[in-house]
Amino acid sequence: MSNVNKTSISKFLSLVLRHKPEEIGLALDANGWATIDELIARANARGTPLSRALVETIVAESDKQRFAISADGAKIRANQGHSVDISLGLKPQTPPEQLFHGTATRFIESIRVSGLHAASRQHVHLSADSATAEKVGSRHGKPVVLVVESGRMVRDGHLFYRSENGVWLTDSVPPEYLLP
Ligand code: HQG
Repeated sequence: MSNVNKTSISKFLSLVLRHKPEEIGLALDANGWATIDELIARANARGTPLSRALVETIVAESDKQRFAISADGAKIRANQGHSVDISLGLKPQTPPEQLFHGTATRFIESIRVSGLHAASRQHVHLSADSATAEKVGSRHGKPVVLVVESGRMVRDGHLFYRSENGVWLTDSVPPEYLLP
């Protein structure tokens, strides 16, 4: 299968595992897991060609390790980025002293006033390095990288989580924790 087709299937998996499982009538459990057999059957029923081998290839090759397969091999979930109300069951972790958030220049004014909000997702996404944050920001326009004082946030009682694929997550970042 071509990379273009793999990308479109990966985007389909992101859509149904993070945002709109109902699009194909898929059930996610409380922790965001879907049964792989059900996912394949429902995708095929709506004309998206999917097989166990293809699911495994996409999970293994995902550049950002977007998906995880359960230890028993029966289930799949997205590692982060959900807008549906599931719990990843992550335990709070201590982040590095600084984390990075990539955004577009046109959002800066609003962010400086009201801080970072999760928008449609469950969490604000932060990166451990500024190069990754820059890539995230460029998805939205001309990128700019903000430096977040995550260490100070933790000491002030904010909680941070680290997703399976290394993205740092927190509920929101008030503007006073953004470096000038
Ligand atoms: C912005 C990708 C105005 C925020 C990436 C961002 C990531 C504000 C946008 C993951 C704001 C939300 C998530 C405020 C926040 N005023 N704009 N007060 N607060 N924003 O896509 O972080 O490839 O929901 O800066 O790698 O860009 O999908 O979040 O620009 O990990 O696996 O509102 O998605 O991963 O955009 O990206 P998003 P994000 P995948």
